[in-house]
Amino acid sequence: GEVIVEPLIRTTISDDRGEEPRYAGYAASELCSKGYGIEDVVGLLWGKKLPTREESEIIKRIIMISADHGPAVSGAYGSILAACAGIDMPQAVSAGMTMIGPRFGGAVTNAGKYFKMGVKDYPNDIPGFLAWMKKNVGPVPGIGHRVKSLRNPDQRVKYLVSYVQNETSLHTPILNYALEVEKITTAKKDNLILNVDGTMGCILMDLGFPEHSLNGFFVLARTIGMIGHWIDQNNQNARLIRLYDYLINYAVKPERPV
Ligand code: Q5B
Repeated sequence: GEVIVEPLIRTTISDDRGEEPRYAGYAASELCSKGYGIEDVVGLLWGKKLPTREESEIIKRIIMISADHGPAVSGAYGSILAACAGIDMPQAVSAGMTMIGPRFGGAVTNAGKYFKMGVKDYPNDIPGFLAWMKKNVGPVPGIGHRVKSLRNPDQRVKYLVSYVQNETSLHTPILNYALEVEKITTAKKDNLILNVDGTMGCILMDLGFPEHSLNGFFVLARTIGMIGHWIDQNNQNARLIRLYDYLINYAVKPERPV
């Protein structure tokens, strides 16, 4: 008789059984020939919908603006350290990727999630939202920066907010809410600004991307930068990094006999 086999996996985003891969139904070559870009492929494979031109322009800018932030940040530094230790590109990039988490770069998803919750549960009560966050979550994801502040604003954030608000018709209730939160947090401490993770998270949530896709935008964009740092170090034949003693506080016991 017939044997019925349970499928091992279920997919809803792409199909390569025809002549070429289709992303949420659209042939890859047709997307290319009709002038669509990588941001449209992201829309199809992560959100299963073809973004409008206006939405694509926002996605493109988010990726461009978060592609790199110099060698000092955790991710780039991790990749550079690995490159200097002679590690191959994929592993060196994944060393940098490992740094993406709640404090660095990986606050996009939770920023989108919790600011959306604020809009729903604490619409006119930002102190109530902040009290809930303090009790249940800790530092508000998407708020705070190590070096950027009201006095030293993050131009990436300024640009994205201004672009979305002034040059597009996107309805941005979540971004608007986060900007209200920022007014309260910066009144307490001037580096508690809406940061790049938070801005991305809010805009992507306002664009309708699935909540758990949001960190993917930082991962995707920063991969470009981390690969760049690996290539750069290799082009320079950079030497193995070893920290100098003066960079370490040896808070250890003095030498003593056993
Ligand atoms: N406090 C980002 O901290 C940082 C607070 C807060 C309430 C908050 C911190 C934080 C949430 C996670 C987040 C993304 C760790 C950052 C990014 C990409 C990047 C990176 C780059 C790039 C910085 C000092 C005092 C304490 C805290 C209070 C701090 N944050 N309160 N909500 N969110 N944010 N991450 O300056 O009373 O003194 O005990 O965790 O969104 O990663 O460019 O570097 O493109 O690569 O080291 O931009 O804000 O300060 O943690 O020592 O806190 O402020 O409770 O209060 P700091 P901390 P107190 S963007």
